[in-house]
Amino acid sequence: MTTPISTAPSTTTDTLYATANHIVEGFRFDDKVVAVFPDMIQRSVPGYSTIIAMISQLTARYAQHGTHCYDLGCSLGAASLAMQQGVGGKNCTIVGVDNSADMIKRCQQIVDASNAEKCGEKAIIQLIEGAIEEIEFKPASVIVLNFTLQFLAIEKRPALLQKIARALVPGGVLILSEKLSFNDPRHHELMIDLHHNFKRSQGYSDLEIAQKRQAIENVLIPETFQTHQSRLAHAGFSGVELWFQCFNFSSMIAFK
Ligand code: GEK
Repeated sequence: MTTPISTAPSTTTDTLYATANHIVEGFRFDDKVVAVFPDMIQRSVPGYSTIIAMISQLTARYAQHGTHCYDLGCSLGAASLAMQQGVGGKNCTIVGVDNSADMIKRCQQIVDASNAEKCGEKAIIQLIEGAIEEIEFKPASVIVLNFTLQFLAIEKRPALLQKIARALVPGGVLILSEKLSFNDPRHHELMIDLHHNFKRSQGYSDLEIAQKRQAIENVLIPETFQTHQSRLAHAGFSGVELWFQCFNFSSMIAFK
């Protein structure tokens, strides 16, 4: 039997967009978002817990002894903790990186609490407050971008992916989860509508859905699977496949 992955406790319900705002400001990962983040991501991203659980399994399969494993845009560390469970006693160092000071502060508390639990050998989780496009990578076997690349300016994406490809040791993988757009406008609209229905089923009102959509509009820039695939090939990956998709939310695996 596998131990359940300890993720951040979901204690506060996300009501950030529940009342009408005259001006909907651009979305930021500040302390208000941190307070509701586990609930927000769980009720907004279909398949989020499945992806986190699979990150543990993929890490168990691809992590190599003595290498680093990175969680880029770690937020509250759900993927870092999943990777920690996946690497077991392989003597890997897990590095979580996020440029939101509020996220890193809360993430450190969650990681410290997990480290305090005594249950066998645990890989160390180091946290870095900083921009993912600026960090220096150590040789790595598993790198995770779980719904983070979509927040990076499009022109900065190729250089980061090239750096990631260079940092990966032979046999290493990038797990890239992203919200997707689609070339066929009919399919694009269908996926958006099904996602909004999912959010309604999770208790979000039409007002909350509309205001969040406005806040995220110029902040989260989705791209097509084909764009990701060709850019990853140019960055130096030998193969890219989709391993999860629910509506416009996906996760890809890119092989070094
Ligand atoms: C999870 N991976 O729970 N540098 C560093 N961090 C960044 C940058 C950047 N340039 N841009 C955005 N972030 C997590 C979920 S959330 C996705 C990831 C979402 C950070 C940002 O501060 C936030 O914490 C995270 O990326 C994106 O598995 O909320 O939809």
